[in-house]
Amino acid sequence: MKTTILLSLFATFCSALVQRDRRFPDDFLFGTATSAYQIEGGWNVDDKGENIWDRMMHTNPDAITDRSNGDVAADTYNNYKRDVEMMRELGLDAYRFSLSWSRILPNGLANKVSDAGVAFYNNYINEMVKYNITPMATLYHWDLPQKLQDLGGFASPLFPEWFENYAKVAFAQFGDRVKHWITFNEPREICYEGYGHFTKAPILNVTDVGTYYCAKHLVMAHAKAYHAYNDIFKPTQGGVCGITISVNWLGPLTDSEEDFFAAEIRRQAEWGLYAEPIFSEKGGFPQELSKIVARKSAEQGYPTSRMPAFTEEERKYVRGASDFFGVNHYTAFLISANEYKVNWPVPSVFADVDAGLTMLPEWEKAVSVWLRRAPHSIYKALMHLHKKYNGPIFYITENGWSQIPEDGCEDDARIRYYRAALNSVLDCLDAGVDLRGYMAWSLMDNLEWMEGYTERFGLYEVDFASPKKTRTPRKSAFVYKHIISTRTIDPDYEPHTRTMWIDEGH
Ligand code: GBH
Repeated sequence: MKTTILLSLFATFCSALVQRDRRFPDDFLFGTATSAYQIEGGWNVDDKGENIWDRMMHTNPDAITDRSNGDVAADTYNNYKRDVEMMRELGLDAYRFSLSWSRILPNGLANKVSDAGVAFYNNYINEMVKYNITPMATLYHWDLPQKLQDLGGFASPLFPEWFENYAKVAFAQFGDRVKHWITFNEPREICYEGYGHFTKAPILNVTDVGTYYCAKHLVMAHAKAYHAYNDIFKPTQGGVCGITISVNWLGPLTDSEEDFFAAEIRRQAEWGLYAEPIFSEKGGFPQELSKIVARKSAEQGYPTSRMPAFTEEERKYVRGASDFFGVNHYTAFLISANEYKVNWPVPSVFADVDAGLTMLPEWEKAVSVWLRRAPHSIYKALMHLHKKYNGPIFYITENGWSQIPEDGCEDDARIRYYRAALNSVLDCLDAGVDLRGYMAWSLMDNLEWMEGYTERFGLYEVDFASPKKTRTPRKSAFVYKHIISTRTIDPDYEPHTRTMWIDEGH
């Protein structure tokens, strides 16, 4: 009995030692992430144009859990210096934020560039650069100019041209300081949730073709922006341009062949649609899923497949068009060929996939219904991508945990989540995955889309009722700061203070 206790104590001691021994490389970029609509506010200042979230939240407030909107949000438009101060408090190497298309181009098209919009981002970026914080800019985090939506948005074959022109303006204005570019945040959420379903603006819910049309045009738009950067800007600016795709781990529920196949098809539908054309050797949409959709489309009386094809020329143009693979990762699901199925509308992407999904009860739950702390999920997802796509450069561009506002600043569940996630990151590094950085979602509480302000992801709490949108560090902020400065994860570190300070010399 005694020996067992001693042995298990010894084992805990050793694993703590091993954990403490493992270091993140000095040049590994630790950061946090946010997006424009979720934090900025200033929705109609100066000549800013209306975007699809402004429109939806103003005209359809019932779609939002607390009937809130992003008109003011965390008011970063007026508080950007405080944001950068928080980055300095945390000792961040990098900060990922997004540019609001309609703030820079009020008309959506590139005929007129807003001086006020450009000035705002110049100030924000200059403040980061002044303190040695590497800016990582996302061109599109879901806030399409409303006018372009009226013209069809991502369903229009003209979309790639609109996006390329916007991207060129951003590269020209900010590329002397921004060396890390991300074209799109989460194509799946843009295309499936916005066009194929009703969980994001513009809630089109065109289930049969919405996701697939959007996927084709989004991928082409990404490639156009990438090539523009590569040909025109990279030679003098010397940065990198990639895309961020949400990749949760989707594994088979059982060892059966059926479940393995179901998981593969589900992965193809969730992120393969966007990753395969860019990162696979062959290019084009995922093969098995393409075949299924073509067959079902024919049975359903469509004259051609609901999933458009790439021409030979397009396939070559898109394949390899990315300097890195940005991964937003939060959780895991287990996929079953026969169980946990729901009645998807027919035809639709998930009726095409025809599989069920579940999570395990022992995985700790966050407040967001889709989010649980699933063991080793980062390692599983990244190893899968690493092998499948021949070892690309990765950045984890989002990873985080939600709680209810009432939980305040004592966020031990978030700390458990971040420590587990970062241990999984170290496992990836040990296994030879070329992972260059990690951005925690999020620097601070912000507008959680359809959930309004009811779900909080921040390392800093934001008091949305206060005039200044006061930001206060949570316990997790101190833990993250300690991990960044020591480059190790100390499982026993307990922060003593509630006051953040800025390290000299950062
Ligand atoms: C990210 O998406 C976003 O990039 C970011 O803006 C957001 O704030 C953050 O995560 C936290 O949510 O309601 O069950 O239909 C994460 C991926 C996938 C999360 C879809 C929400 C809705 C599922 N998202 N999901 S459900």
